[in-house]
Order: sequence, then structure tokens, then C-alpha cells
Amino acid sequence: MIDLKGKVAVVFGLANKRSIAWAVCQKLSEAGASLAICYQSERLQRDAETLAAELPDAKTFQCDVAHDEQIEAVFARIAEAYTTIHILVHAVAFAPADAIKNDFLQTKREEFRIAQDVSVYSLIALARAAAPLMTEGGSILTLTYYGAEKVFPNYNVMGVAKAALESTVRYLAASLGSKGIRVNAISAGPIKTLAARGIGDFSSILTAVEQRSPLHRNVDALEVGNTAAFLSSPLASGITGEVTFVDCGFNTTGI
Ligand code: NAD
Ligand code: 0WE
Repeated sequence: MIDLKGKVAVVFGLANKRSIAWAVCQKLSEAGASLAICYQSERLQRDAETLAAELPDAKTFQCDVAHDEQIEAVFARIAEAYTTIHILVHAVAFAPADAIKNDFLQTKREEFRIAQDVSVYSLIALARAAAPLMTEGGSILTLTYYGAEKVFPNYNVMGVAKAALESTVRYLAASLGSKGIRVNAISAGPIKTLAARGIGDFSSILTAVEQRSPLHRNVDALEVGNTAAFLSSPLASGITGEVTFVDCGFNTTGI
């Protein structure tokens, strides 16, 4: 069993019960961690508080990661609530809807900027704010997708953002290694969350994984949560700068 008793985890990206962040919170909590759960806006407050109440030791905080002053403020509150933190989970991504619908060639400068700012720069900003609180070493995790490496119809500017995110993981791992802080990404297979809603042919992506992945099924968010618990634990003490696929093996197949 993975043991995270006495550890504090700060998780960003909880929107609702389908969120990968929620599966991660449940698995970190099951392993004994205390949770600081961060949600983007007032709109999500009620859902976040209701879900947090299901866990034995969870607090909620609001933070829009597109604003430096909100990141500064939330970590000031977290520093008050906990003496030290051990785990940071970044499960946040956003690109304007048009950019993940229209022809990639038509990507606007502002759409590109927003995708990189919210989905990539935020990891650097959160890591910088969290590092001084990780006085006993730590583990930083982010969520990525295979669209970083290969073209998926409509993933578009998010694919470019995930490529930058995976590179950011390697540079942060090098930057934070001497402080005993590891930085890794989990590349999850497609999961029907809010972020996957409204994506035109999402069900054809799920079907392709069912047909072509070695395990002939789609991944469950809780399997991503289990891998997050492992990567956060001392069992993964030698792993940093890495992208771990939790995709039923889909990425390993040719046709
Ligand atoms: P989700 O919609 O539940 O989570 C995305 C979260 O990002 C939401 O909670 C949203 O509030 C948050 N967010 C967006 N902009 C923000 C901002 N400015 N400030 C703070 N929070 C902000 O969907 P999800 O699928 O759980 O996504 C979580 C992560 O997993 C994302 O990085 C996504 O790219 C990644 N991922 C998802 C899948 C999938 O198929 N669902 C597969 C691989 C990777
Ligand atoms: O990273 C993602 C999706 C992230 C996302 C989703 C939205 C929808 C609503 C970012 N920004 C927005 N903006 C919105 O306005 N995934 C890995 C899920 C996903 O999205 C796809 C996929 C998969 C898988 C889009 C096309 C093809 C496959």
C-alpha cells in the first residue's frame, strides 16, 4: 500500500466529480494525505466544497491560475493553514473553444497565448510558489495528453501547449532537483470529463482506444489517481522529469 500519511497535497483543477483532479484527490486521500483543493472560480465553489466534504481532511481554496496575484494570495493562505507541503498536482488546461474546433492553420495569436498561459506557464508559476513550502522535498505532477506527440483532429493548439508542458516538466525537474523536488507528468488516455465535453468526435476517440489499445478498453480516472499516488510517494523517489502513460497502452501501438 502507498503511504502518504502526514503529507499535504495541493491539487489544482477540480471542477466536478468527473474531473481527473477529483480522482487524484480521492486516491491521495485514501493513501493518508491531507488535501488543499483549489478551484478556478466562484461558479465551482459549491461543487468543490461538497466534494471536499467527502474526504476526511480537505480544505478548499479559490484561485484562477491566469492571475499572478491570485497564485500569490492562495499560497499565502496555504502557508498559514499548513506548515509544510509535499505534493502539488496541476490538472489545469484551457484553450478558447474556437481554437480546438477550427482549422489549426487559422490559430490566432491570442488563442495561442491563452493556451500557453493557462495550460503551461501556470505550472511554472505554481511550482515557484509551492517550492518554498516544500521544505521536506516534494513531488510535482501535471496532466498531459498524447496529442503533444501525435496529431489528433481538433486537439490543435492544445497539442502544442502539451508539447511545451512536457518540456517544462523536464526543465522544472532540473531546476528543482537540488531541493529534493521531483517533477513528472502523467499522460492520460481520453476520459469523459468537462474538458472533453463538446469535443465533436470524442466518442470516436474513445472507440479507437477500445479497438486498438492493448487492453481493449478506456482508462478510468481512478487509474490516473493511483499513478498520481505512486508518483507522489517515496516508491517513486528515483523518478523525475518523466512522462508516464496511463492510457491502456494506446501510445505503444502502430495500427
Ligand atoms: P476538467 O474540466 O474537469 O478539469 C480542467 C480544470 O482546469 C477545471 O477544473 C478548470 O476549472 C481548470 N481551469 C481552467 N482554466 C483555469 C484557470 N485559469 N485557473 C484555474 N483553473 C483553471 O477536465 P480534466 O479532463 O479533468 O482535465 C484535467 C487535466 O487533465 C487537463 O490538463 C487536461 O488537459 C488533462 N487531460 C485530460 C484528458 C481527458 O481526456 N479528459 C486526457 C489527458 C489529459
Ligand atoms: O486536454 C484536453 C482538453 C483540454 C481543453 C478542453 C476544452 C473544452 C472547452 C482545453 N480547452 C478547452 N476549451 C473549451 O472551451 N484533453 C486531453 C481532452 C481532449 O480534448 C480533445 C481530445 C481529448 C482527448 C480535443 C480533440 C481531440 C481529442
